[in-house]
Amino acid sequence: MISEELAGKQLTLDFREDEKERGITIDAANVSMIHDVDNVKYLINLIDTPGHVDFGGDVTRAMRAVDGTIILVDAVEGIMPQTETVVKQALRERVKPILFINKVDRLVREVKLTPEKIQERLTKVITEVNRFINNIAPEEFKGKWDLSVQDGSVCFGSAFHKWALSIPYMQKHNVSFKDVFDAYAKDDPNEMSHKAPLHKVVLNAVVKHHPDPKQAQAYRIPKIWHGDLDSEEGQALLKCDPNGPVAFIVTKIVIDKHAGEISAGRLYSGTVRQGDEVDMILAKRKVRVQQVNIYKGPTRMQVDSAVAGNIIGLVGLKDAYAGETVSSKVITPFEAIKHIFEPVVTKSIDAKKPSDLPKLVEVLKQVSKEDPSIKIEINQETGENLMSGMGELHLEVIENRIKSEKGLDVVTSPPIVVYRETVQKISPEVEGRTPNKHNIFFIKVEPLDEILYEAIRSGELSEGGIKKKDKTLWETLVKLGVDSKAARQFRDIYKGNILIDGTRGEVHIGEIIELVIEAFEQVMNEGPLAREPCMKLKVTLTDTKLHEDAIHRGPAQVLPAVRDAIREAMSKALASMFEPLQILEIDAPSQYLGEISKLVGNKRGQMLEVEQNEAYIKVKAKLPVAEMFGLTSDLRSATGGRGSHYIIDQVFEKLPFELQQKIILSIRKRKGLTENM
Ligand SMILES: Nc1nc2c(ncn2[C@@H]2O[C@H](COP(=O)(O)OP(=O)(O)OP(=O)(O)O)[C@@H](O)[C@H]2O)c(=O)[nH]1
Ligand SMILES: [Mg+2]
Repeated sequence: MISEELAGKQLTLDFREDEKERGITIDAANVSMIHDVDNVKYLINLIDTPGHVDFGGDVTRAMRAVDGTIILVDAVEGIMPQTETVVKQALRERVKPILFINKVDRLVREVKLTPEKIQERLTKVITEVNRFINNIAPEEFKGKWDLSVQDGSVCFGSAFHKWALSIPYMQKHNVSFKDVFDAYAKDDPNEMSHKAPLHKVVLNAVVKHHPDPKQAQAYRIPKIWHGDLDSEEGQALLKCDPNGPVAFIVTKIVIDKHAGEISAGRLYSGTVRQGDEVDMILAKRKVRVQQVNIYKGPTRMQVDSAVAGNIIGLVGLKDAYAGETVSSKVITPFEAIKHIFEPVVTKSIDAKKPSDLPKLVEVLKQVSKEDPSIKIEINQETGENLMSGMGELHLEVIENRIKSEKGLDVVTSPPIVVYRETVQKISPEVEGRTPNKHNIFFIKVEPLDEILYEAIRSGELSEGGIKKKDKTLWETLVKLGVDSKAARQFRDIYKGNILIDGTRGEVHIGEIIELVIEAFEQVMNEGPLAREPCMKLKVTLTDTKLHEDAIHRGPAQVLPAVRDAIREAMSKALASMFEPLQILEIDAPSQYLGEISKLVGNKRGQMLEVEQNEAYIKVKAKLPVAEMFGLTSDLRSATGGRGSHYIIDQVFEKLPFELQQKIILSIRKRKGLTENM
């Protein structure tokens, strides 16, 4: 469709105004194209994803749609912290990498390396990428997904001058490194783009080394779909069968001026046709597909139908969210798409004109739909609207889009940190009585085992309500050291917290457990100390005394009783505040080590590691998010503009004792809560 033009034009996929202005990719963009290898035509669905960590949520979602990825590494700068983050995202979804080492023109012209030195440099990058892949690859792929120059799974070249090389291509077309040097010596890089056009070399590697959807789904489906693999839909998914039931996952919502909401995503099985009636599984709704689209970057092409294995855009999935499963029958939904980092930077947002308030609510809903990494909290009581994102840049971009694209004048507060509430010891059993005094719930709260918490964080334990006989979950829990009887008592996994039903022989439990789960989730969203979200809690319903008659144990009775009991149990278990911290890599010339260490110290941070190579240092440091605002400019002035920082990881740790009370009071004040809890 557009392979030749696309390869030539810059920024075909960075088509939004702010992307052009800032010179970065913000939104993942799709394009489908045909590529010809030895007179066989291959259809390739490509997604261009952003590199900046603030927009990493889009990368995670894109990984659900593709089967293979091209890791891009800058030949001059080498592997960056973001490289590791995106590779991690890909491997977690069993997406197979190949490698493209870019900007080789700079090695030749600016750094002026000899051919041998260039080779050395490339080898070093490849070795590092391989080491990293093998460290984190799923068990069954360790050693099997190694990248090598020999087989062409590694290509290198210059996107700027539109050429690339790989060993298979060099052998077949008789091109060598000498041609590169000759071309640049003559100052005619165009020559290389004719001899070895980038799109041809790279897409050849894609065809050869990335799996086709049939191969990929055979090993990906058991990881991303937890239904019965022997069922009709299970078999169709494993085989990517165009004749099976429709199974589509939405990975991105795009609001289009003409078509309205378009749900872009991957069709894993079946054939979807315009006019089909389909089920939105999570929303529990039937809708009609109004349009089937394939993507060409900024433009779309309407088609009558599309078959399994493709990335397409559907119109008509009313109010869909990224992560929704769409099918022609009611099937188990795909596993939730979970991002590596949580949004930790929050601002309150208000309409400049009070009369715009209804529009603000509408726009915020739209924003969180288009970018699920943005969390919106609209509090009717306090009137405080909070918008959380992955970083300051992320929020800045969204705020600008609200103003320019949605035409709404808004004001935002300085960044607010969202803390977590948790407990430090096991509570006694606490009684929660319903307002009518007819029912009692006995609740116990304690810190969640580190192993289980980490398993939730890594996605090994999926969040969400738990089905009745969820054998896969039981097996995972047993593997994590939970005994098999206890595993059967897990009722809910929510935002890093777990609800256990420890009651025995309670005949009415099935009638009230949904309400207990609802109350549990409410408290996990708003803890007792400052109504901040909770983390790392194990909440157990140990016993109940229930009224015989269901009429006396409705939501108005059960919800407050369970909520109060959980909150009281938390207070008795030494409830305390945790704060978000980020582990950063700071890169700068060596002479600034002193300044950097001072900066980290001043921000309540901790130096973890210093690595020195040649004239540069790489510092690993841990800093509280609360102290990080303005870090970019502070670092700039501390290093004469030569330092940069990247996020590597995000953790929560206990807020220092002397700050606990102060922070709790200031949050309560901001939220308009009474000072005493
Ligand atoms: N010298 C040289 N510069 C390049 C080459 N490829 C890209 N650049 C420059 O590098 C900068 C970033 O290029 P982009 O294509 O936006 O990079 P990207 O990886 O898509 O960036 P994000 O999507 O924002 O993460 C631009 O200024 C490009 O002109 C290359 O092969 N050689
Ligand atoms: Mg880009």
